[in-house]
Amino acid sequence: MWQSLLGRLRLRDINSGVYGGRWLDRPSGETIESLNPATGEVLARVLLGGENDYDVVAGNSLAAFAAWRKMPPPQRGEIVRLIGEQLRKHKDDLGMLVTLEAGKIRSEGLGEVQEMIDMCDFAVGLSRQLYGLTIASERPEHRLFEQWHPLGPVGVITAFNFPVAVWAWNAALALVCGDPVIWKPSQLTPLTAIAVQQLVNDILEPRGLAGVLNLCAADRDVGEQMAADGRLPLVSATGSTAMGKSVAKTVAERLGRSLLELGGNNGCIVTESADLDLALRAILFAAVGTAGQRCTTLRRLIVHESHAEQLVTRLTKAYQNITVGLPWEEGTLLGPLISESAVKQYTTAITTIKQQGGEVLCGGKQIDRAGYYVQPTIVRAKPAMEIIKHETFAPILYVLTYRELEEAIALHNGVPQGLSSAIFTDRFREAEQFLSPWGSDCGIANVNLGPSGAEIGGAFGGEKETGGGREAGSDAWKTYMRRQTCTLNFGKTLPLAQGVKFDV
Ligand code: UN1
Repeated sequence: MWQSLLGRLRLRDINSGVYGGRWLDRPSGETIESLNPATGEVLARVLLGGENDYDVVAGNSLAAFAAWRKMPPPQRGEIVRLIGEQLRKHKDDLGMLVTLEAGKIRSEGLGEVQEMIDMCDFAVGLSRQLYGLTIASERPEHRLFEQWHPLGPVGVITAFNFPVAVWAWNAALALVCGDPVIWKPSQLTPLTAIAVQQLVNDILEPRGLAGVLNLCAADRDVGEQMAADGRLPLVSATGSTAMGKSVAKTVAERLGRSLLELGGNNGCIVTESADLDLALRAILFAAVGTAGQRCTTLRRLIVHESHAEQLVTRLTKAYQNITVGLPWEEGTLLGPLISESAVKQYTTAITTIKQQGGEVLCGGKQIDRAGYYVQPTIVRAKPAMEIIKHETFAPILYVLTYRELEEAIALHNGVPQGLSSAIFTDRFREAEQFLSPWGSDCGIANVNLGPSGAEIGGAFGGEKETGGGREAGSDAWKTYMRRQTCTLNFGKTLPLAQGVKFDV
């Protein structure tokens, strides 16, 4: 049924998952199956790369770097513009492939490709704005300035839940900054990565730029090899906190740079003055959207006690009206989880929740149908429950109540993660307090909208166990470049800084 789509995206029954300037015919890793999580059916097979294959790719990307860093940034931007155009042309097909392989509903699949396109547009503009400062020198006839240079090949490890957008966050910036990319996609979503690689090859290969963007679908061992590889000055990794800690440690060991975007455990405070209609809509999208598998998913709802009952009643009702179904069907709001093991994690979490004294208000069960479906779930929780400090990648929403805003903020910040946050309030003072230095401790803080669904352009990332990285906007490009501070003497004397004298 999907054969024509796969064909249009140049995917076959068996695909090489490794590209390093050319497709490697027989990479030496395992052969894996990419499954459609909505049905459990096999979409296609992918040959993973082994350690040797990775080595070839890394060597090639280093060679590509030598030429790419010489191209002026606005010309690199032109290449990124063409990649953006290419994605525009194939948005519909690629969006559908995201739906098929990651289980996202149609509009979210398309949204994901749009996020890639937006990222390309952003990077094109940036390619003429890689500004360095000129600084006032204390020495006469001296000029002091800084400039930004390309860094080298960037390793990009991405997760299944944004199988292509997060690559684009990194790749679009890396490219205009002058860095080649080696992409290690999630083993759960290798086909979207192969399709993207084919699309960008159409732009790169005819221009003699093959190897600027590379792919190495591989297992965890190769991920570790990347982290340890001194040829990659930067490794950008998105995924679990456990994975990020391991990558960070290995990269730090060789004093490399890592950019981490790890677990979230996002909260939303609904105050006494909140517009409940607005809050309700936002909560639904943030807690149930992408089947609760965004790192920005709303997991903890902290409601003023005056609204708790009403909001919970309305939410439970709304949850029962959520259309669960095949993600490509019109009207579906909740598609499958990514895998059987994700379902297991969900059911284990439900058991733990009950053991720890949580009350399941709605949902709580696996759905009996093909594919990996679970019911969207609301839990009345207590602050002391250990599980609310953990990120379970599923649509489980914990509801907590509070009386004073300080208490709500303390509850909100009382988890190890610090990605995204939100408050619903019509009071200026509450909003400002939430955004103040003693308010939300997250990398992202929103007022009167939910914690998920950020647009590109702003820096994306979070604090604490989220890893501290910032991607996709603002001055995140600086992570992909090396800064050089330069002093030029255009005089005939040699004044020393700090007034030091050293005359012979
Ligand atoms: C992620 O889940 O890894 O803000 C990224 C959002 C999306 C990105 C999520 N733009 O929800």
